Amino acid sequence: MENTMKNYEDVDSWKTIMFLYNSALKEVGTKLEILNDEFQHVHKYNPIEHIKTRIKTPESIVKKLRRYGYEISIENMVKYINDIAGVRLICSFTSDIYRLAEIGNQSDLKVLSIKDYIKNPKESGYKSYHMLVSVPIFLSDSVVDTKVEIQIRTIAMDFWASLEHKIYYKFEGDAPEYISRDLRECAEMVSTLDEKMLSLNEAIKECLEKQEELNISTKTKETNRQDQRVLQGLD
Ligand code: 0O2
Repeated sequence: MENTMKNYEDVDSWKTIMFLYNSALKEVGTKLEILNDEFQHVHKYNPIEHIKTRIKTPESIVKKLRRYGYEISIENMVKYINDIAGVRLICSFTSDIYRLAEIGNQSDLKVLSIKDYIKNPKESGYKSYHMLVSVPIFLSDSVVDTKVEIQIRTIAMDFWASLEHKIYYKFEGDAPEYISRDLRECAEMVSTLDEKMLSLNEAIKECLEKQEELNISTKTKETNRQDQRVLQGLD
């Protein structure tokens, strides 16, 4: 099999690999939808706001291989580029992130690595939870373990990362210092916003639970009163 992807002449093998990555995205996507539906079914709550899936563009793959100093070949691409198939999960609260990360415990997935940029943000201020997994793809005559990078972050973290990606990440570290500083400040604001939203959500839940308890006890008192009146022959 010809192994070079220069000019993508080897369409067959390129196509096969892309078929595998696309299949892996479908597998992981379905798992996540089921997890989200189960949460809705059991807790009446959806932790996932949106799911984005993407296959890295050939240009981006070539650029990354060059950045890593590897020769451009399909073999190197499969070996060294971990995020060719990527799933991004966007959730509302930081607490959802670790709940969703439990997908890594499913027995058919292998967790190859975890980069917790929530607990250890990047120098730039980037926050996100990255989990590299491999998922078995069952073909007619073989099973191929295929890598998928799952990124999990809040809406606020995603807002920051998307803008930073557009305006800064492509500088590859060469952006003017005042821009980097402002972005770090924005990242701190994002963290503060996430913390506030999480505690606000907890406070709302607590308040609703208290109201519910109050309603139940008022209803019980009312029912008791009615029962007593029936017993006393007043009704
Ligand atoms: P692009 O342009 O999005 O494709 P690895 O080889 O896996 O050890 P890698 O791939 O750098 O190293 O791993 P990591 O840190 O998990 O990053 C994977 C992807 O996360 C990146 O892909 C980015 O999309 C995103 N990412 C990582 N760091 C940052 C950051 O500081 N800011 C933003 N906005 N995104 C980040 P690519 O291929 O680098 O870039």
